Amino acid sequence: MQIIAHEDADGICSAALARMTDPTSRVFFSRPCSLLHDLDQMDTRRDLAVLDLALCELVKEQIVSRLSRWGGKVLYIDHHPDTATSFPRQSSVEIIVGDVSASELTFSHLGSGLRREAERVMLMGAIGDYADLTPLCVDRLNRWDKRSLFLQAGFLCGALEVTRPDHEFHRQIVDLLASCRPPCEDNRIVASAVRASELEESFRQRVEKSAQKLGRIGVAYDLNGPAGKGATYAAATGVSIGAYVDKDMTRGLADISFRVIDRSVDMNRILRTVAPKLGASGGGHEEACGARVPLSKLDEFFDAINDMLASSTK
Ligand SMILES: [Mn+2]
Repeated sequence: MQIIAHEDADGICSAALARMTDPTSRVFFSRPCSLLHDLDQMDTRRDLAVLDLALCELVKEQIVSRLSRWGGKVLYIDHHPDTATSFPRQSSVEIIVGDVSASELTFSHLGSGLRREAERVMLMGAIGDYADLTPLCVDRLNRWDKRSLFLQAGFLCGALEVTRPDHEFHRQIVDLLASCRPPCEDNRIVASAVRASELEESFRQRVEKSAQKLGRIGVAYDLNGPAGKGATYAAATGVSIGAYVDKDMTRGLADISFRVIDRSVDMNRILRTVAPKLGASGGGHEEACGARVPLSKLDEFFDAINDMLASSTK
């Protein structure tokens, strides 16, 4: 089998679970907007598992058609909104979707043949996506020591944060997890995670010091750190939504991450409504999502979000 997965903790844990059932499988990483191109590099005669990859709005029809004509069997496991509805009802692709982490979907799909340690891999993936409060995760977490498990998940997520483009290292992490061993058994993971924590603490202080309130949103700009965490800390001023903006002056674009503290807001829906009107794109999960916006429209974009927040809650 060939596995193509998102290169974050949830994707990597999903890939490790799949590899537990087929140790000869090869692992590749991709992102939603490069998935179409990355599929070109793969062998269409061999079976394929696509894990934790949202379908990019711009190329989703092409991806669906490519997968529908695949020679081998295709398994598509994902938890991003709209993945299921993008495939035709009678598709040759086996689609597993739901509103739990991809790791949990993969774990449940692969079922009873997995070893005990697969629970730990599933939990680390779920924690990586902040999706560990599901009934299955809560039950399985009670069968482990919660503190130890969160430490291992922290090692994994921290290491991934500071070793972003190192696909070979990440493939080795998949192997480590697939062989039922915890992240602490690779010194490079632990050392990278410690480095990530040190960087995060100074980043957090910079974000919290410079975050500005724009209506109901706390916004921080260009402080060189992990965007999702930047968004969480930007909300420290007491607002219900945090946003972290990375401006790309040469391309005239801003990449924005959002984190919703007040869980009554469906930020994915707001972004999908507001973004297209301003030549932007955006979406993700209700409480964790992102957008790419032309720099010239940035202020208008935040105004439009605040207008929608004022007129609606979920
Ligand atoms: Mn995920």
